[in-house]
Amino acid sequence: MVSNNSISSITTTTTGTGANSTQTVQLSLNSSVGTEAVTVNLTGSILDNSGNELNDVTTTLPNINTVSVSDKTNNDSILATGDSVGIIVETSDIAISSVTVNTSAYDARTENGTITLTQDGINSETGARIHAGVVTVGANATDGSSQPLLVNVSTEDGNTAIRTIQVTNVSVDTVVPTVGSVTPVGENKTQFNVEIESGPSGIDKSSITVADFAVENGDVASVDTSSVTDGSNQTQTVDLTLTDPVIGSSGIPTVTINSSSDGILDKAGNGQDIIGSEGDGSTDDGSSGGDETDDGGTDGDGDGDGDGGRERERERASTLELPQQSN
Ligand SMILES: [Ca+2]
Ligand SMILES: [Ca+2]
Repeated sequence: MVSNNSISSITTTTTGTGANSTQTVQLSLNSSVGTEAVTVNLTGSILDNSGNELNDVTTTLPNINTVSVSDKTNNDSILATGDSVGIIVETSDIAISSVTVNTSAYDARTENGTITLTQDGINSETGARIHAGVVTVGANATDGSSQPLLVNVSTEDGNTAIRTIQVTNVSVDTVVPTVGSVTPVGENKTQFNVEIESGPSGIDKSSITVADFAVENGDVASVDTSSVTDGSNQTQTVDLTLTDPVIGSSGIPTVTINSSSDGILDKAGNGQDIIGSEGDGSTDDGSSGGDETDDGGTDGDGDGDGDGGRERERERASTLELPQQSN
């Protein structure tokens, strides 16, 4: 018998042999258990081959109250490569032995793609136990929104609740700006239009400088970004002027992003050299520091400091409403 539910079917599997064998009984329910704790009672009895009886068993699965995901690197709700992701799971007051979250959607470099959260106190309003952890987004994270996180909560008495949570308050964008086609301007072979492709987060105009470009068999004298629209996710054109005319019959040089520069970034902070581009030394304006409630994503970084929202130490956590599936 399952609390507030009914059983549609059961399947049993056996592991081990003889006296050490274990029977696993999988119960399929007629409706989702939602966010509630689930209690399973044995109403009849189960016998072994010698007639010994198992009865009066009550098992309770833990309640997973909330799962929250926050972009700890900055305030833009976009998880870029290298961004820190805070994950908080709150559970009911049943004694919990472990809470793990599979974060493979974020390409987080954790063992088996799974992080074990650590206990982080009690929610003073609800009494729920708080479990927290931080992972770093990898370059091969799954771009887009509604990334699934598999949350696995085990109790000290050996029960485990497993839920898949769809994360909707932050999205993932790991697309790196790239150099597109190169077109000569005029006949003197020193001036070229270079296309820059950005991802969905749009180009960070202020990140484009002369040092970012490497030209095969040439040196860049200057770069003109006046036709670049800051934040646009459309193809942008910058104008490169070389110190000397290019050599070679095509008259069109190969242009790449200089690997020793700080790269060309998008607004989410994705760039070619993520280590070198981190941190701009700007100070936190503190406008949302410590704000633990969802501000509805309206701030859009809007701080006007031209740093592309790369401030550190700002955090927004918002609590997901759980649409969940039971497993
Ligand atoms: Ca971010
Ligand atoms: Ca740059």
